[in-house]
Amino acid sequence: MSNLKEKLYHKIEEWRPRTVRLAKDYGDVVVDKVTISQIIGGMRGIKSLTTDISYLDPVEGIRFRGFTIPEVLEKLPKVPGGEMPYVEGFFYLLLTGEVPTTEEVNDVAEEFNKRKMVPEYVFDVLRAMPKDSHPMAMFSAAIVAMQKESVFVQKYNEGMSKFDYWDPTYEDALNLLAKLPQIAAFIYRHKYKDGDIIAPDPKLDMGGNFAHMMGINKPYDDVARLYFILHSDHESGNVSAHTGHLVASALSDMYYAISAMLNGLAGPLHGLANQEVLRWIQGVMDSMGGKVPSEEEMKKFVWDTLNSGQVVPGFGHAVLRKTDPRYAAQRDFCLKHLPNDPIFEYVNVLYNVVPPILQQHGKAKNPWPNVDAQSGVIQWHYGLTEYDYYTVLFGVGRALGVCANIIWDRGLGYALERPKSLTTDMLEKVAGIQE
Ligand code: CMX
Repeated sequence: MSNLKEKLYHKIEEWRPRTVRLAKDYGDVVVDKVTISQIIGGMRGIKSLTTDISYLDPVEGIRFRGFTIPEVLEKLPKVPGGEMPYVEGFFYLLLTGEVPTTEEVNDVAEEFNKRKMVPEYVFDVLRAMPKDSHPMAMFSAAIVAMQKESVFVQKYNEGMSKFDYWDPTYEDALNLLAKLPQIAAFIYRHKYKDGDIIAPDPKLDMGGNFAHMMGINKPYDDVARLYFILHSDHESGNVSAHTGHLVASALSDMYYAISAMLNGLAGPLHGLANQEVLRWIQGVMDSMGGKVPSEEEMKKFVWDTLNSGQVVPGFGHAVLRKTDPRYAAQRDFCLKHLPNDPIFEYVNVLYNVVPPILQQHGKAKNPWPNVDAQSGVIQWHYGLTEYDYYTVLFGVGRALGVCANIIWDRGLGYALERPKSLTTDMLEKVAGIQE
């Protein structure tokens, strides 16, 4: 058993009695009430999920295992010669709640390295898809194509105690995560670079190897590490994390769950917003002939978007009520590495202009920028201008968090998810509209 798996085993064994006790001895304690507007409004804010991997405070933003983003970036072991931590070390933190030593990070990197060979049939599946398929559809298809590799399915079919479910789930998670950078880079080079594929370099860490296979020079390796870490988890209720958890709750294996997670991420109200931001900014740039608009000019573009019934991409959030710290972390990177980038200047003008307009517009509960408002700027700067690819980067990151969650779901024996539906008639009766 690897060191990480051994540690996880003990953590799960220690934690499980807490969950069992809550369900058994305190199962009837009321946590929340549910209103009709929450039922009609997408279950917004109903406290009905449990996770210990991350917590999203509406004002402070995300904490991963209790650590803020600046703390994560500061405390985790860094890749030599780079500014950013190892993604492998971050995954260790998500799984165990502990900051790893360099040796522990190296162990995880070695685990990934052993498992990273992508079966050739995955590339055949991708080559067989129409060239104009969306990269997210390709990413999802590649992952579900590997479902037959699931160790969980094999062990389940052999007969396994439910206390052991987490073990083959862990195996599936590591086998899958180790392959994602190469699959993602393959999709990029196949679709946009005439199939000129770059082979992985076994000496590199996950972020470094991804940058290498994308064919983009330093400091893009640090960009990749930062992206994967920032996008990894945002507690359990967002569409991608919740989809992964929901599908896995039926004991569907990790390949089904992560493929489904990506399908949820691919919506324009969720992960696709990073592509939408760039598309929107490009529209503004085209109509300005490339010149950075003044704040007055930008205000007009924003109002035109709102008045045509569209959302301003990259702004607003279902939970957050302040500027997203993931936006702030990327902004810090831009200020250091690309302060004079024209798109960064656009995004800065938007930062000044959009929140007061959304407040005046009076609908969005959160007028501040989210993670997606800044993501595309950095990618564009380093030559990744094919913006319909951006959500794939989000997907590689989000898989880290969702895999960690699903392993723990199985470890703690979380149940099949099954909320209850009511009819409109029933709701009207509850509202007192009908007898
Ligand atoms: N521009 C215009 N209108 C907005 C808005 C924005 N950026 N954000 C919210 N609104 C509107 C909503 O569409 C909604 O209008 P209706 O009442 O007509 O339906 C109203 O304000 C209230 O919405 P809310 O409660 O503030 O926000 P929701 O929880 O319903 O939705 C989100 C959250 C992110 C989908 C929404 O803010 C949005 O559409 N933002 C733009 C798309 C985006 O950036 N998505 C990425 C989010 C981060 C991620 O998941 O990747």
